[in-house]
Amino acid sequence: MSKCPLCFSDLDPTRARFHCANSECSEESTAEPLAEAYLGNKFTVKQHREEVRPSDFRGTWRPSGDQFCTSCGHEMERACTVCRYQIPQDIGESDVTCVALAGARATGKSVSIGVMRLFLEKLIEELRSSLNFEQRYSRTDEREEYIEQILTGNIYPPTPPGTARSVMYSLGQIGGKRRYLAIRDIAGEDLEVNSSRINLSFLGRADLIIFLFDPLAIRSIRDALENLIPPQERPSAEQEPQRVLQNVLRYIGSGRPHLAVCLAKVDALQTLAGHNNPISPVFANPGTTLVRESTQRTQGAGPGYDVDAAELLSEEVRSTLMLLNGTVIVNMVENPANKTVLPHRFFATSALGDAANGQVLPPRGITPFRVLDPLLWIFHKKGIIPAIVSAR
Ligand SMILES: Nc1nc2c(ncn2[C@@H]2O[C@H](COP(=O)(O)OP(=O)(O)OP(=O)(O)O)[C@@H](O)[C@H]2O)c(=O)[nH]1
Ligand SMILES: [Mg+2]
Ligand SMILES: [Zn+2]
Ligand SMILES: [Zn+2]
Repeated sequence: MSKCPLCFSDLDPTRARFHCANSECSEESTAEPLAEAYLGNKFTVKQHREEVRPSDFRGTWRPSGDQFCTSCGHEMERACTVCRYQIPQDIGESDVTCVALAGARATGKSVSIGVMRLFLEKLIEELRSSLNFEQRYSRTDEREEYIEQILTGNIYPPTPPGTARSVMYSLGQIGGKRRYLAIRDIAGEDLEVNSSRINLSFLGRADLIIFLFDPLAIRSIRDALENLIPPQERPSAEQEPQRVLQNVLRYIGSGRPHLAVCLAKVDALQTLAGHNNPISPVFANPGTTLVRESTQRTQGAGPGYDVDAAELLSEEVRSTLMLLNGTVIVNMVENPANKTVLPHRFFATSALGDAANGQVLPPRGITPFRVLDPLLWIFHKKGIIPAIVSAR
């Protein structure tokens, strides 16, 4: 399925829009209010036009080749017919996987994007293709926002609210199809309030929502860890996972994205293994999937997805959540108010593997844990990586 990397709307197979983005073009600028609502910034275009599929056309329609601005002669950009933001020229023949990261402030969304990207590059290479950042269709400089921190060891600044953060990657040809991955980061602050300053309705049209929640936002766990980890800020009522999830579900509305419910920063819980605490036995059990690395293995020439192991992990995380007084989260997902149960899984992830120390990331380097698991799930669902049957 082809989708817009900004508003996540499906590509209209009957219409194609083009605009001139040349800042020196003499034509008058036109504001695009819907794109501005999604971006949280001004967005204007110069000359624009639309091509419509002839009513008697049969088969897969493609707009005619290159389009040029009649004022300045520049090649025009293809644009989304819904939000009017620019999209790749070959979008009609491509598959776009749309992923949104959601969660309260400081749940590790931005760190996860940086770390996922590093693992993703390796995965795509193993699939005999290559990962490329698409600056033109991204709102964010990935190096500055997501990679630099890992290289320098400085913590990530909070994502500013009210403005879009999005990155788009080309994954090359996989399984006979051109693939793209669009990721939208959201400021926790935007999800903690009832109505954000930017349009977040794209959540309902995502293929996957990675909902991160910090187990330390649950008071009983925070108290147990008090002397074991650096002091944590006490979350406010707005930052409670159930409150944020409720807002996310409201934005999803009647949409049907896959929902990955992630117990984030699970490293904090893993340190409980050696201590006397009601949940210590879960993490001290060497057989649990919660302390073992991802189950991605090779299938023939490339990576495969271990369906059984993934389901087992989801079950284990679900029961751990129940044990941690996280029942409210499980109920909201499994028995939602609007009666629409989304396709969902529970995950346990840690982007850093250890707590940051003041302004610096863990001094001994980062040791990520299962960060790519939610993406592997959606890639498997979309046929990008094949299933493997685990040997028992
Ligand atoms: N222990 C532990 N701490 C983490 C982990 N990932 C992130 N953190 C901590 O959480 C802080 C916030 O991470 P961010 O990725 O900026 O959080 P965010 O969800 O993007 O926050 P907003 O942009 O404000 O919504 C980091 O600076 C780390 O201190 C992890 O895997 N383990
Ligand atoms: Mg952030
Ligand atoms: Zn022009
Ligand atoms: Zn769009």
